[in-house]
Amino acid sequence: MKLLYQTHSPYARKALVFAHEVGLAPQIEVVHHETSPTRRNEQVFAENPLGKVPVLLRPGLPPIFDSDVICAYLDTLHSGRKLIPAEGEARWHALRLQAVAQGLADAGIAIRWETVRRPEALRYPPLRDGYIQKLIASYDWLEHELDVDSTVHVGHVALATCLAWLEFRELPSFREGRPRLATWFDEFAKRPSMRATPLSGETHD
Ligand SMILES: N[C@@H](CCC(=O)N[C@@H](CS)C(=O)NCC(=O)O)C(=O)O
Repeated sequence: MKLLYQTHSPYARKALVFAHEVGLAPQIEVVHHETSPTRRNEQVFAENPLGKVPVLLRPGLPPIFDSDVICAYLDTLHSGRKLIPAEGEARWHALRLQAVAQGLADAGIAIRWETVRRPEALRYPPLRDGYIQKLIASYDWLEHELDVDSTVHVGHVALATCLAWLEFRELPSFREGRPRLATWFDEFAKRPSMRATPLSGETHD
């Protein structure tokens, strides 16, 4: 399999960390692509009409995207403990955490458009501030709701990769006043899956 990837994408890293966690990384060739809605990448559009990474390419089968679906697919390919619980509250708990992590990454990207990516004259500070409120509210929610002691699931992978990216891009910090969240993240960041997938690079718009 091939993974259309980006070394500075929280979503792409989430899919790759998931692959490491379930032992499938050796079967995946990682192919870096730069993507931006202002710079069309034909090779990515050829596989995903949204023009976004990650995309998982499978021999003789249709491409799979987005990161949520790639993780769900990878979880069907191994015989170990599933990282997406099959049923019960555990399933909804893990998927809900994944949803918060996705929303955090989405909000972080939106903040970057309103601070560094969009030409200065086109930036809209109230929109930036609205997205910053989503980060702060989610950090506070996570400080209380995060299941720091349960076995690793897809929500944890999504959250750790998203928090690492928010820090990498120097977006508002999740650490101040949130010791549970910060301690959990620092521990998760030591996992081999995280160490094997460092963030690097700049966005090209
Ligand atoms: N919901 C998607 C989001 C993917 C995404 O936004 N990827 C970014 C890279 S961080 C991208 O390729 N953006 C290009 C664009 O927006 O055109 C996922 O979870 O995979």
